[in-house]
Amino acid sequence: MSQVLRVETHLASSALSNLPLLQISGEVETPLILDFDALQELPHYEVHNFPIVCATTKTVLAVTQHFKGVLLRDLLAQAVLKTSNKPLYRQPIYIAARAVDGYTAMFTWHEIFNARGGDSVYVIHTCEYEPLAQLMLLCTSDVYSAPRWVRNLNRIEVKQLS
Ligand SMILES: Nc1nc2c(c(=O)[nH]1)N[C@H]1C(S)=C(S)[C@@H](COP(=O)(O)O)O[C@H]1N2
Ligand SMILES: [Mo]
Repeated sequence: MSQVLRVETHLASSALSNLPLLQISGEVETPLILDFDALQELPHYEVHNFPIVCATTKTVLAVTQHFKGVLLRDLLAQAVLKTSNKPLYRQPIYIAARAVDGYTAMFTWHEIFNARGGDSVYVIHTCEYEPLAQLMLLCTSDVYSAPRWVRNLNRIEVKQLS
């Protein structure tokens, strides 16, 4: 990449490390409130040199040189999605990843649990080798990665169409 910008990061001091960072709510058996330390307990993944590409201008806005995070799929598995009389794959379930400013990225159950894309939706807690005070969500298989790059992620809501 010719254009390499440092993505803004916010250092988490040790005092911040057990503040609640992420709430998982909605159609789940076990609503969760996770802090930085709780996220560390899940399997983690690292990605290098990932470009944030704008869907409007189709240009690279920034390149994250390194990030580390957990899979959204693993977080949802920990919260346990509610089932009814129908299997999950027959239910119109969607997952909203939301930021403190209300910005929202949408995923479907099938995208996360029944498609390759589920291997590439990350909740990122460490960026450029520094812990983040505010989480980010990123789907690295998106062609235009900026729209579903949710900065200051604080809630995952599981919902179902009626
Ligand atoms: N929380 C939050 N994250 C967001 C957005 C936003 O408005 N709020 N906009 C998205 C979009 S569409 C783009 S192009 C980039 C914009 O990043 P920038 O504001 O640093 O240019 O952030 C993405 N992530
Ligand atoms: Mo955008």
